[in-house]
Amino acid sequence: MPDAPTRNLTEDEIEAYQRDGVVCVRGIFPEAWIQRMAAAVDRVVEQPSLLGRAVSIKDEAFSGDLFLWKVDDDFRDFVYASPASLIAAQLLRSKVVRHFYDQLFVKPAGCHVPTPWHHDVTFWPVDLDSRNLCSMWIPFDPVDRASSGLEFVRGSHHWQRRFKAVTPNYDPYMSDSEFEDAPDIDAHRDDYDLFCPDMEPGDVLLFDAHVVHGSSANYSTERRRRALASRWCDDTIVFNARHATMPLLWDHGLKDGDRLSGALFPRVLPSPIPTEGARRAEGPELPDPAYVQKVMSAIAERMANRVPNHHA
Ligand SMILES: O=C(O)CCC(=O)C(=O)O
Repeated sequence: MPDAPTRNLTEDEIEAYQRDGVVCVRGIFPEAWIQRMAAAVDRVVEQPSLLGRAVSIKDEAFSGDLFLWKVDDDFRDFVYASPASLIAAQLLRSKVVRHFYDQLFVKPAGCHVPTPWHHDVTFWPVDLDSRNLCSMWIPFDPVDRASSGLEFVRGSHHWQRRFKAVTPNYDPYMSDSEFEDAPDIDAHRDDYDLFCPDMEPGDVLLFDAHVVHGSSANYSTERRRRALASRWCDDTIVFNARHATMPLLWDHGLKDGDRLSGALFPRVLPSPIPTEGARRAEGPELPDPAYVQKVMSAIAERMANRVPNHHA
């Protein structure tokens, strides 16, 4: 079984997540895991993965990375042995919990890179109405709005709107969709119920795939801001590889309409499925260069043949 969190979620916290699309849960992550993963994050920033090199903005010292659990054993252990899956099970009120993926967002002091306002569901190769899919945002440094604390529009998960997937590096492929631009929330801050809690290591933000959120540049000249987004779901999420969704560099074998499952989206609770975890248990699983080439060629072809839509 994974390690226990320092405490259970309260009913009030679960209700706040359902009502607002986000809840800040104080002091739930054990210090030993925070320390271990903070060291792992520092290592990965120095030695990014293939995906990390693609999404980071070197000139601005912004480091991102994804699917680290596939290639790094600390991140793999985080999936299977940290309290994250147990917290997700409580939040989603589900006995079955699958790991979706992990993502790193590191902004050193003075890093000029904001994370544009967005919601996550349009980034992901899943049905747009997927509900039981959550993120756990885990900071490794004390953080406030000035040091790029994550900020949310409370209640926006109920909006029934779909926004373009705009990444911190404004990747043209990801935002090449028919969806509308996210509203200019910063220009009308008084019109929204904004939520950006100050946080300490051990606190986590739990949020819905549809809630609108973003973060500013890191305006602090002294404090870095390292955070891991750990994403989890139940067994109901349907795969749908729409255009302009996050490329998957491992051969997952899923077709549109399948439930998320298999070695890329493994079950963790109530227990791992041996066949799903067998390959990763042998050691780090780097993407197969031939498969990566296939994925990248498909993207290049789609971009070359794309018909600009009315938003472009
Ligand atoms: O940490 C950030 O700036 C962005 C995090 C985020 O957007 C996410 O985890 O979905």
